[in-house]
Amino acid sequence: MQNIDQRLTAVCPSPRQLALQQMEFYAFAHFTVNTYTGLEWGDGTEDSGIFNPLEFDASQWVSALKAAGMKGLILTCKHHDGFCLWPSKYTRHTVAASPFRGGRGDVVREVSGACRDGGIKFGVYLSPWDRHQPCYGSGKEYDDYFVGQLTELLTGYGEIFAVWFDGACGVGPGGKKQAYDWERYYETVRRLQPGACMNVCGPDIRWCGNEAGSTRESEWSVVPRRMRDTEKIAADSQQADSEEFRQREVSATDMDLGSREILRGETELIWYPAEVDTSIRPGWFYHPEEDDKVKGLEELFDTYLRSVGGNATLLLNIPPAKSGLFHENDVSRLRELGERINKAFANNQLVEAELSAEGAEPGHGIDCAREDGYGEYFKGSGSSCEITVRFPKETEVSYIVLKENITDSQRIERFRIFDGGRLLFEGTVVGYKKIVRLPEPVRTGLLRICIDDSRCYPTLSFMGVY
Ligand code: FUL
Repeated sequence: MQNIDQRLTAVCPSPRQLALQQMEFYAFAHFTVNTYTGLEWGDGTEDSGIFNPLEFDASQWVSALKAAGMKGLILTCKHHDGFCLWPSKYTRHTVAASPFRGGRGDVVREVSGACRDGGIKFGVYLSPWDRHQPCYGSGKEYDDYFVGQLTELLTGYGEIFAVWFDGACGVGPGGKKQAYDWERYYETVRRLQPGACMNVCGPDIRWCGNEAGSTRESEWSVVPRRMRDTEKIAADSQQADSEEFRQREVSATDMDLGSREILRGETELIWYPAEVDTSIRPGWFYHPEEDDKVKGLEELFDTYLRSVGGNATLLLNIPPAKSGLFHENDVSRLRELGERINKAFANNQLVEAELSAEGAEPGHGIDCAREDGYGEYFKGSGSSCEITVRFPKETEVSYIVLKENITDSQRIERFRIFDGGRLLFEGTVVGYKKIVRLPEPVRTGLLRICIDDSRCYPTLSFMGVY
């Protein structure tokens, strides 16, 4: 019989999950009639005529996202109000009924094209909850409608990296609730875009459980299968348009989803990595009164370190303004953030250092962790090991980056970092990527990284010291 560690490490990412995890940081753009009404949740009675982004230019969005180092963009093609940013043939409530480009415009076409031209990936958000569509809540008729729209998006706009299925609310006119045919939606996505991940109410990428940018100390990618139960995800999602909900953090009971202790009694396990979704402003949609509430540089950088550097991906929302452009305050914050990230990780001090490891598997020595990639990687021979980094001269250290070879699952449970004999940091999960930010920069000639516990054996595909 397999022991627990063998059972846990038998769970590995699919190629599509791995590809999304490697993107690390990508954008959300919330754009619809709400941009013009000032609401966060439209009720579906909005006049299509109010959607009129006179200066719309998707290449401005893409340049701003690239300056921050983002690798993709997910667009709200249809939010809960039901208005479609592309001329769907299934409803009249679309851009075709708006003054945008004289009724001949297609926001999805222009945004997906700009992403392709700019070399970033494109993804779609399609709200299952639709407050405009009269057949919402009718069962198969609405499923047909939804699958029809999904098919338009997945066949007309090139390669899609993510399909974001929101768990919010779901009650239609007169309290009618749609029992979504998730299996049919999933089958449609797999058939039409096999490389796309389905996020949140989907089997590939797990919602981190809050919208405030709060993260878990230990974010595991191997979790119980029941975590992807769409009813539970929907129950935890936003039930009413609420500022309080947007600021709520992960609850204490949901903090540990995947330690050995938690998984011991679980029979079905899945690879279900976390995504942290949050907005650069208090709201998901643009409101002029929030122009001076764009999150500060240090707050965003901190969110980046905790999410991308905490074994999760970061999905940061930037809401386009009424003009159809990102506001200059958001654009400059994105540029600053990109510069902050680049500067922090510009010089890997490890290049000059000498590495040694006790407890390495032959052929997988610690020098294999110098190059970022899964081709060559460090592998320990037992569940613990000790790595020593000797710098040619005293070096100032602020960040230590560790990455596991997650193609061979997630293994490290506990590690410590010492400067000679002094403990600098104690951590748990490494996973896809761990960025250790030291409380303050340390000058040292020697670092010791002790992997104290791992599932069977640890791997490191990369190590960096900055
Ligand atoms: C929530 C929605 O209700 C919000 O409006 C927003 O789209 C957010 C990303 O997901 O569930």
